[in-house]
Amino acid sequence: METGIPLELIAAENKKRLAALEDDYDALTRSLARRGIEIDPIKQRLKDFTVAIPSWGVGTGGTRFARFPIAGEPNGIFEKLEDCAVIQALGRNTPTVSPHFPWDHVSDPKELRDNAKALGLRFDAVNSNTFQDLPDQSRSYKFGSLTHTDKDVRALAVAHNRDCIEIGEKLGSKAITVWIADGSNFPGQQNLAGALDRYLDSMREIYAVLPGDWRLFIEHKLYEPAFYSTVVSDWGTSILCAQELGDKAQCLVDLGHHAPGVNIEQIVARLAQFGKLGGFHFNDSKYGDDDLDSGAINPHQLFLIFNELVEIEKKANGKSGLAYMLDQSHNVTDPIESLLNSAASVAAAHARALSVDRSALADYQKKNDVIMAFNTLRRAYDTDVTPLLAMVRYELGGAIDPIATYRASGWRARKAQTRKPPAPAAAGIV
Ligand code: LRH
Ligand code: MN
Repeated sequence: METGIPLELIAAENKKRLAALEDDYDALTRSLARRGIEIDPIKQRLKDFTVAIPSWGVGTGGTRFARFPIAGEPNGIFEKLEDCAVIQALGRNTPTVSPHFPWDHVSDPKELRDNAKALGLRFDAVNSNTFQDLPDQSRSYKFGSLTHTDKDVRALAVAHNRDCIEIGEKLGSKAITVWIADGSNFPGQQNLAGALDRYLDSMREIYAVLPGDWRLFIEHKLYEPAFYSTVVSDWGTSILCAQELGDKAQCLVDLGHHAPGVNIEQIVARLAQFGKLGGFHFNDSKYGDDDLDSGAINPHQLFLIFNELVEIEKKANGKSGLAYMLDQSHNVTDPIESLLNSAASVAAAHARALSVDRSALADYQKKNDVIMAFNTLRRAYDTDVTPLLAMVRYELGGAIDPIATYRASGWRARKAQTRKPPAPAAAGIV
């Protein structure tokens, strides 16, 4: 089991870049100070900030049209953890992995936990899957799972979620994310209210077995794979269900699960205001649930979301306990490079939001000085925080330039020699 990237290589690559970094960092320190912003507290917050890697994002992703696997990509959760350790060794802000079952099924969860520990990794929220049928499954989820009209199918889906919680306990997770594909493709196909009643009944059975210190995350999604109605389609349905289920139930916001143009940062503020914001699946999109790299299409939206999160964390004295996770599909890039970039983009949005002059902003908002309020926020967004992120990585033992150091390591080429070639990719249409 190879543990990440040799520290000597990281040190050698950093040595080439340190002088320039220190110069840029000092310049940023001075420019922030001129705006009355101290850099050290921000640096400390960024050192404490982490975002979880989705186990399903470490292999190449695809669409219903095709998937193009790459040589040296991981087969199975143990090789995926090796790649997660590489991302953590270089970026230093992704120490946890969010697993998905049955995709990451193992016979001995304790062995998996120990393996992760040996790689310096822990497990974040587990994800259940009742949107696909297993080969030998007794009943199909074709017409739904937790909301299916057949009580035996619902029982199967409830049992699967309970199994995920059991495995998660052995892995040290403290939450389960429940996203269901349930919905309809035709008007009249489903009784819309009845489907939600069945959903709540099933979720109560899952909630009932949640360990005391666990949380249940409800993940809403506007559409896909259902294209007429989706049972848990928006934040309104999600918060009503979370309130109905109890304190341990909260809402998870996947950035790609909203109609184009929706103000997601306001949804974040609302969910937090009512104590029901539990966590995030960060990614980016231009049209639908494109699962593109976080910050790749709309970095300003990610900044505005973190602008709300900084306020939320302030109110919670930094103890909001929010679960920050990525959820992406890497169809044309090396997943390790996309995940390094994405974890850095999320940290960049956070760093910019932490450099907002909040007292000035509040003052301009109170006085309805629209332009100065906007400019105060935009000033922070226009801040080049690259030296700050690199200094945080450097001081935590990571790489000043993660992509360059990853490429210098030859990791993927080496894995292409040792790992089983990826199975020919199946796609969804034919
Ligand atoms: C649904 C979703 C959900 C996961 C899946 C991989 O679109 O966002 O979070 O279970 O992607
Ligand atoms: Mn998601």
